[in-house]
Amino acid sequence: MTLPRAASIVILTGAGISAESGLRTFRDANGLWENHRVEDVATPEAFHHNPALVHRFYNERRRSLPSVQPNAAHLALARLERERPGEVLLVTQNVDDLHDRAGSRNLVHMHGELLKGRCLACRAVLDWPGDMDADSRCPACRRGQLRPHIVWFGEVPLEMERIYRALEGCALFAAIGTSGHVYPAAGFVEAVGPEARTVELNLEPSRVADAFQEHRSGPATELVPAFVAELLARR
Ligand code: BV8
Repeated sequence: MTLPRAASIVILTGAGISAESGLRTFRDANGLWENHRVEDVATPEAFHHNPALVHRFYNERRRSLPSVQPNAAHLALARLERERPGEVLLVTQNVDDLHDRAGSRNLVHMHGELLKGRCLACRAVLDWPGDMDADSRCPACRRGQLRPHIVWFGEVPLEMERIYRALEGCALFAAIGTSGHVYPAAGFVEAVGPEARTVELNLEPSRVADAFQEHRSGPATELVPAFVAELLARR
């Protein structure tokens, strides 16, 4: 696959890229957590009615991060960005920090980040590596209560304009480890220009597999390093 020098590459990742690092995907748990459907916990309504439950859901996942490491797929994507400076935009649906720790910088966490909090009063977005609860107070305005800096179902994902601009102009769109259940991310493959090549890398075909020109099946830690090596070998 030859890409013109100024080609731009947009990569979308989902929970599947972090699976081999030991973080459960949403499908693994059949979309369940403590017998709650994720869609029922990851919503503004759930936070309003039962903040303690929602804080527990995110505290548990935030606590698991220090014990997991980026895997070969995260590292390969960071290598691609390093060796093709300015050409790669990585859009992740994941709220873990594994792409960040792997070294990716041109990175959009479209569904937010576990290690950040948002003040309900002054709306500041802050680093928040520890547990959060109703007593947590905003260090910026010193009075506001905090919520996880997470995009819940029914909320608008972050940096959508930047993402759609990159999709329209890219020469290559690759989706890695995402089931294609959740929109608008699942619709990104339909937003690329007519010239773009589209590739899906996944253990199994996603719900939107038919919209991709090419499929590669297997675990991300095998597929992604090989895919990146192929991209870097060609000009
Ligand atoms: C929006 C943060 C408007 C939370 C997440 C009806 C009612 C209400 C809303 C809707 C509705 N119908 C549709 C909607 C829209 C809704 C939606 O899509 N709902 C779904 C359930 C139908 N979407 C929204 O509400 C979004 N907002 O629409 O706003 C708008 C839109 C555009 C412009 C303006 C306004 C907001 C959605 C964000 C929700 N927040 N995350 C949290 O994490 O706690 S989504 C959450 O679930 C994750 O972030 C992730 O994105 C998603 C799960 O998807 P995946 O990442 O794909 O993970 P999954 O487990 O599903 O799949 C794993 C894949 O990996 C599988 O394919 C598997 O085969 C593969 N895999 C596994 N192991 C490996 C592997 N692949 C490779 N190697 C391996 N080793």
